[in-house]
Amino acid sequence: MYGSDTIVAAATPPGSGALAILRVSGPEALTLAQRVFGFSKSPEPRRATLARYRDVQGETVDELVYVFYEEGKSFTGESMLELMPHGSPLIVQLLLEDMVARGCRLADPGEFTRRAFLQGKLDLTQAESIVEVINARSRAALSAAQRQLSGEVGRKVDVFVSRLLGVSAHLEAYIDFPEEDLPPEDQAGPAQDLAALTEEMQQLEATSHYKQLLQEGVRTVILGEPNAGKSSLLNRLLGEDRAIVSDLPGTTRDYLEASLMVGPFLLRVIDTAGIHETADAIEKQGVDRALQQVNRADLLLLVLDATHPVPALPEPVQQALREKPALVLYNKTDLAENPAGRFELDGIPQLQVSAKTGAGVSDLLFHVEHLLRDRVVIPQEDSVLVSARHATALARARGCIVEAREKLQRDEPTELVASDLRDAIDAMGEIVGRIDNEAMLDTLFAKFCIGK
Ligand SMILES: Nc1nc2c(ncn2[C@@H]2O[C@H](COP(=O)(O)OP(=O)(O)OP(=O)(O)O)[C@@H](O)[C@H]2O)c(=O)[nH]1
Ligand SMILES: [Mg+2]
Repeated sequence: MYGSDTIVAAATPPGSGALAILRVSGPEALTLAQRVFGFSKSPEPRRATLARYRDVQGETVDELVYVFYEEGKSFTGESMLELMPHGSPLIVQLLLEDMVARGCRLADPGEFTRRAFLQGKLDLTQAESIVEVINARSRAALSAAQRQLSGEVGRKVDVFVSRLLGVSAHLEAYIDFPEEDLPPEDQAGPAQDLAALTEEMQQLEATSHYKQLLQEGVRTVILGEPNAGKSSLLNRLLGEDRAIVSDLPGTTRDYLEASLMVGPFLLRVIDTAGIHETADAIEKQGVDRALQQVNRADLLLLVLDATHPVPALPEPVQQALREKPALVLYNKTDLAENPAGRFELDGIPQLQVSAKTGAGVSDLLFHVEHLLRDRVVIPQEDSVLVSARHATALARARGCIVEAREKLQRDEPTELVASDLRDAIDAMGEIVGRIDNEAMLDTLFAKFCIGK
């Protein structure tokens, strides 16, 4: 049973530091504070207090600052104690051992957040966002996670649910009071409401793509003919010699990935093998892999050698360049002031760079950031982003609503329509956690670290 025992864990990572933080949550937190600090009355809630922690033998473990939180007014909703000893692994271990000796249990990963969720302090989307806040690797990802932490996704889903309940209530009136002679043409209203709802849900589902871009990084593929300077450009962007560069065409055979921050965005930059016709079996595989990367890309950087005429590119590559955000880069402009040819494709910004001297690279980064702001990440400032888990549940709910609408249109019994709508509400309940599904909660909270 959750909440019946008192749990304890270090909330800071293992190792030495100025301070460490330990968290205690559960019914015994208050008694524990009284025993270890040796006072009889209740500590003043939410006040940082300096005290000596004495273990069961009465020996001082450390002089530390603690904060006590009353039941109902803490992160978990239970009474809680936070201890801030010196950041020594030994002190942390001695404190944990002493609290276990006094009847506390070491917490499982995510157990504090799980308790907060079970006590109704957070909905599931907020609980999940804590992991995202901690793991965010870019400013943009952090902002999205923090907005989820504030409960935006939950509120949006609540609005959907209440609109569905409205339609359900309307329909169920027909089931419960058939003899009341409700006007039959009222079926059109609910059908319209459902259509509007499915459209909005679909829009929300689509935002999971942006969320993935923020969490995993924008897949930025560097492509082009052999020897154009793709690997040199990657090295220049990273500021280190990551990829092998040589004057022989076909140097890069497999693709290579590296992370790069551009403004508030995290990029996963992928250097690929030069795309061309080849008889060499290994090189051919490299080219195939490059083409696969082009298909999976969120952003394309086409590198051309400014000293050569522009090569012919395979049709799938041209299509990708038309469809995805892309930049054309004429490289080696230290050798040729004006590119020897122009790549004909409307609407793609064309820039001159030199991987060798670094000329044009800051302009390139400026354009990348601009493109991402405009076309790749977060279409509007106020849009709510959902995770893959939320998108799956939304899609399931939407499927049930589409089903319900079709039944309405076919004039099928209202009971069947109402039952589909209930399924839709259940599916949406999974997003915020208004369901009883232990197995799902187990997998979800297992992603947390201990002490969260
Ligand atoms: N002068 C000059 N040389 C460059 C520039 N960029 C790359 N090179 C040279 O061009 C040659 C090829 O560079 P790479 O970076 O290996 O080219 P790549 O496109 O990765 O080639 P593959 O992996 O074979 O497809 C090397 O000799 C580089 O030193 C540049 O901006 N200016
Ligand atoms: Mg290369």
